[in-house]
Amino acid sequence: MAPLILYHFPPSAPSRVALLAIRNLELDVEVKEVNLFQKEQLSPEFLRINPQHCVPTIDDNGFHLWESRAIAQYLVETRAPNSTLYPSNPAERAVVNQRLYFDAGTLYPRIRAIAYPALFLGEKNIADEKRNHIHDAFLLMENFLEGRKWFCGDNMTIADLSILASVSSIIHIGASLHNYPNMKRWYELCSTDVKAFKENDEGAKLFGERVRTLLDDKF
Ligand SMILES: N[C@@H](CCC(=O)N[C@@H](CS)C(=O)NCC(=O)O)C(=O)O
Repeated sequence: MAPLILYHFPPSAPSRVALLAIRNLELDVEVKEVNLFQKEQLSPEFLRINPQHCVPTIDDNGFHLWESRAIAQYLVETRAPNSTLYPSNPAERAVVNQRLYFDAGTLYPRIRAIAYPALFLGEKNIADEKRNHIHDAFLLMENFLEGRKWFCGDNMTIADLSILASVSSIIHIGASLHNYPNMKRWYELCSTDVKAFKENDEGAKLFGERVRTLLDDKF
């Protein structure tokens, strides 16, 4: 059987969600870099695989899938259906899904609202409102983590991996967890317990540094 292929760009937070899922499931993978800064996602070969031209995308023996969190869910379901990374109990799984949707629909778009205009539209400043939106999300996350080791309880799940990819990105833009003790504790736990924490961090650093050099403002 052909090996799993991940089309990946390290600075991209969604792409790192898929990478973290692969690494924490300890799967064999061939990583093919798609350099978004060089617009490689628009090549005819990649468009044939993913007409939405985004990373991450996987090729699982001819089956093509994109959307980072859908990829993480699919990989657990196909490779390790009993893994606590995505519990099968409906209520427990629903909480993981809630956190995944929180990341997809609230946290990550607020990071993108800062990064995209800097990277692609020549924006030099961060509006206070955008900074406040990040802090509002952090406050919600403090609450999610209250009395919990990980975002969904005692076990690391794909929700932690998804949120880690986002949080590391905004940290490298300049946000601090200083006023968020639960998140600070969780991030330290990730640094010891999440496989490929460093690999994710290196990508987040590339992303954050690029955004920071384009901004006159500090976070
Ligand atoms: N919701 C998607 C977002 C994917 C996405 O927007 N990827 C960006 C990089 S962060 C991309 O590939 N952009 C290139 C393009 O759309 O042409 C996911 O979670 O996978």
